Amino acid sequence: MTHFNEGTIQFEGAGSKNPLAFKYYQADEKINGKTMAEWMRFSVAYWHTFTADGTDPFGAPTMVRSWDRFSGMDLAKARVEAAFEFFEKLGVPYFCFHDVDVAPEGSTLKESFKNFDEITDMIESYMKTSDTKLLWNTANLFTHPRYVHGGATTNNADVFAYAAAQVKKGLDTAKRLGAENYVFWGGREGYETLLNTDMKLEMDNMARFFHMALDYAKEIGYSGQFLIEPKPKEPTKHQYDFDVATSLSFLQKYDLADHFKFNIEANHATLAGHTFEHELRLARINGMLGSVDANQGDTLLGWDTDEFPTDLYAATLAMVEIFQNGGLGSGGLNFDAKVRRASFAQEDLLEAHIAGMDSFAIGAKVAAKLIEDRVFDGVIENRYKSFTEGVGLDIVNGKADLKSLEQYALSLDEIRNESGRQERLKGILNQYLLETLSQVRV
Ligand code: XLS
Ligand code: NI
Ligand code: NI
Repeated sequence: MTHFNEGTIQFEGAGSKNPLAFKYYQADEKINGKTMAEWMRFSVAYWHTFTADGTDPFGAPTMVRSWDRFSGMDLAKARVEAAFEFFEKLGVPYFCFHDVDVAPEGSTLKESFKNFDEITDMIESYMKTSDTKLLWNTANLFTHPRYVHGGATTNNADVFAYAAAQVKKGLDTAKRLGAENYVFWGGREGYETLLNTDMKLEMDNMARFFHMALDYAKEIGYSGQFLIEPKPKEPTKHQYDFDVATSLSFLQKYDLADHFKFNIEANHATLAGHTFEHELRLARINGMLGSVDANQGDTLLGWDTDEFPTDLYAATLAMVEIFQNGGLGSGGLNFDAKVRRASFAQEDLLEAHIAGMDSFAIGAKVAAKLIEDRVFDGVIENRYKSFTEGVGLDIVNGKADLKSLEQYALSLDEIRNESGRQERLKGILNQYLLETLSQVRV
């Protein structure tokens, strides 16, 4: 059956009034030396697009979906059918899923595996004739009541074992479907209160869990990139993968840093009190920028609203980091984003993805120009030039010590600082954005 009436989404250019056309994203347009498709590697999140129903803590499901008339395994199959139709219409190269998004859990682990394998068979056969590949999959270790105290950081060893079994199956599936990455997002890997929490054991166990996953991947010859997706809180009060800095020190302490990179989610960055570009930058300068969950939050709401990314400043600054990183390697821009509860029509799904892809396309165009003109690079280079000569160069080369610096400081008669020129730079950023927009083909 057909789930979406609309034809394939085409690029119509900035002047188009067609809501079901790309205005800025043109897959094969070259930018900064590669095509947009190669740089951006967009991905659809299965859970938000095919599984979510619009439920929120105050309200019932609202989404109207062509697959809703089915239930159980038939529903799971209809979703796969709809998903591949959607990927093709949108021309999106990747998708991502949790085990429980694609297949219903059974009453036993054995039954859950059976359901999951059956749907994996179906996905595998669709992938044979589709251009859409699997960016990453993951195991959902947070929804089911068994994970009430966590998965890898539970107090209950039986639950730890169950979680391990789910990850083992996830890795087998990743290998089978050629997933380019495998993600860990620790939704319940944290605590509600320290009063009942053995933090040290929980963190040690989380590291043991990751090592087991690495060992098993090696054993089966799965070579996808492992990713940690930091988030500070929600659903738990404190999550151990709080942000890039916290997770990096965890990975380093437990001898895991060589095997992981980060999947940076915009809305998780802001929940942690950082900007999206801060998290991207910190991951990048540490060689740990793996992939991106491209969404945006709402500064007036304190939770992970997972909106489709339409903020052009954020997209621009994100693309600057991605370009400076030389791209995302095996990662991509995964829309971990959901249409609002009131956007319940099925075509909203296409329109939302188009808005997100177009926003990143604009961001990429602006970022490419900023990089080409060395706007920020030039400023930064100039701002730190004192470290390229004299005493600064000695500091950087390890040739200075407190005594030599004291001598030098005593000989100084005046210290002169220069303005940081922040407002000028923000004005220039505006100019580049507007200039780029005025130049795009209408
Ligand atoms: C939730 C997370 C989740 C991960 C995958 O906040 O973003 O969706 O991306 O488990
Ligand atoms: Ni995410
Ligand atoms: Ni999230």
